[in-house]
Amino acid sequence: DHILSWQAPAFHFSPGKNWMNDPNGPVYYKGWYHLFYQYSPKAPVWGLIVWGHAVSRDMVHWRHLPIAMETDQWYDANGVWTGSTTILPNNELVVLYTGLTNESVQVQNLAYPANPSDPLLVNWVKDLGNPVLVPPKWINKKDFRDPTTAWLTRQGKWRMVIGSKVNRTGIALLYDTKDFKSYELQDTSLHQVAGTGMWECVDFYPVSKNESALDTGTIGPDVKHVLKASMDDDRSDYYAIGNYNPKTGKWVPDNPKIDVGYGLRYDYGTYYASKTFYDQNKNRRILWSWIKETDSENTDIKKGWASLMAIPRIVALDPLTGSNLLQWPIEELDKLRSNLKEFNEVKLEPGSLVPLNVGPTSQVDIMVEFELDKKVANSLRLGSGVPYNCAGHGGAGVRGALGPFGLSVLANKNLTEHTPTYFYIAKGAHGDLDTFFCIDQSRSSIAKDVDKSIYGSTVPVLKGEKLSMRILVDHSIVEGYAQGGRTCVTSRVYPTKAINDDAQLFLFNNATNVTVRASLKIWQMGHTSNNNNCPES
Ligand code: DQQ
Repeated sequence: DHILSWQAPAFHFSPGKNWMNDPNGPVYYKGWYHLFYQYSPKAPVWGLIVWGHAVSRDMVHWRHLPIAMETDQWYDANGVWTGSTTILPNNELVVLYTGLTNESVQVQNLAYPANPSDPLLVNWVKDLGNPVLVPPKWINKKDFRDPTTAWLTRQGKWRMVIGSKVNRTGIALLYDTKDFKSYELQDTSLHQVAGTGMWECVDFYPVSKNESALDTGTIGPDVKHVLKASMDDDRSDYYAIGNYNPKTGKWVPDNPKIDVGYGLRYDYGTYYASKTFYDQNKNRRILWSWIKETDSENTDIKKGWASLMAIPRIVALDPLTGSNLLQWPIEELDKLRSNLKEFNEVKLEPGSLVPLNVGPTSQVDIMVEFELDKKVANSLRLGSGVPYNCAGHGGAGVRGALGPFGLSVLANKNLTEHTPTYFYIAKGAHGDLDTFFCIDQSRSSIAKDVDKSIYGSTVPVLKGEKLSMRILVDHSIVEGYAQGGRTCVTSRVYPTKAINDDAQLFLFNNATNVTVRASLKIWQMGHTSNNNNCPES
């Protein structure tokens, strides 16, 4: 089993043992960042779920704490499921979470810290009035879960959202409460989209071009609202940007063609059940997300653990486009960087492959910029074939006029294993050029029982911008951020040869018609201790 030990992350959060899924109730409280998570403490597979708990000063180094909430009541006997924290005006915390009752009905429960003066919030109390909210008659008892953080309305009530579905229509239900104990369902839903199925882990928050972050509940003339739903059907986190009317309780997408479930995603790889919180410590909104394993359950059982959290990301409205979010690793991560290696304007002619001799690269942070001759690009008469997409065009090995070009990570010397992370420029629907950002897992491992799909999507590139990507490599996870985080792709890859000291980097240009120049910064990344300590129970 030492063969598998390399897969453990060095700087991504994991409970170290057994199974984890959704992030829960993230909050900054009395100098500590708290992360709770869906935890199956007995096996590295999903099962009877409790709330795991860890604390950090910087969201990089973690200290594992005892399980915060167990399945010890009739109203959560079958699972302490996903929920959120709300900070009250007097700085008290309340948590709302979904309990799966002894009859497997989904109900909402209230909990709070047993000792608010303990900054580590080790002990939690469940309210005697639980469950505080049960599914309305017209909602299926098994489709009513994952309450959001609540916010104070002008009417002096708290408002929160719960995800559900009605037939095939995904829906965000709106509730008002004065005391978190009794709730009024609002007549109209916040939003609903036909054909999208169950909405899990709904998130709803304000963003603005003028502010780097806003606390939940902020409204105002320049404030937009992001609505996110985790789509149970295709296990992906979709968002849309729109306008929220606090009077009607309705949210309307800016562009109805890219409504929730049909347009933008936080990440085009493996990224699910995410949740944001407003970090009042540094005035920013932080996005947490569950990154599952994409190997076999058998392998997870051998490893003894399953799942990671993505590196926490700052999430904000893209001030330049106004039509997408930007996501970027928190700056605290930079503290783990060392041993910078730089390359300037490495020339990549069509068909070239250039090894980068920087030592072992199973644990690195990479920033790359690509420049290509725009005149050449624009003068090409590209055929009007099938419109490009990452998944449908054979991956990094299939050559086009203007791509793919990029960086192969977790590559062994003779490239029997490698994971290309790349751009591909293709003619779009309107005759102009579209840029795609992709990660190709098809040759990532010689193992057979792992996911080998090709992930990715388009990325907006504005006039005069160079193409850029940041790639975080951490043994069995690759997180890619294109154009400052306009498009993100996360994948889990399981090389068997391209590991530890044998993991190398290669620049490549598989375009047939354009020369590309690449400039890179590559840092070794440190280990964060405690990742492999299992939670104390
Ligand atoms: N995971 C939780 C649910 C949620 C789902 C159960 C999303 O509350 O809907 O572990 O991954």
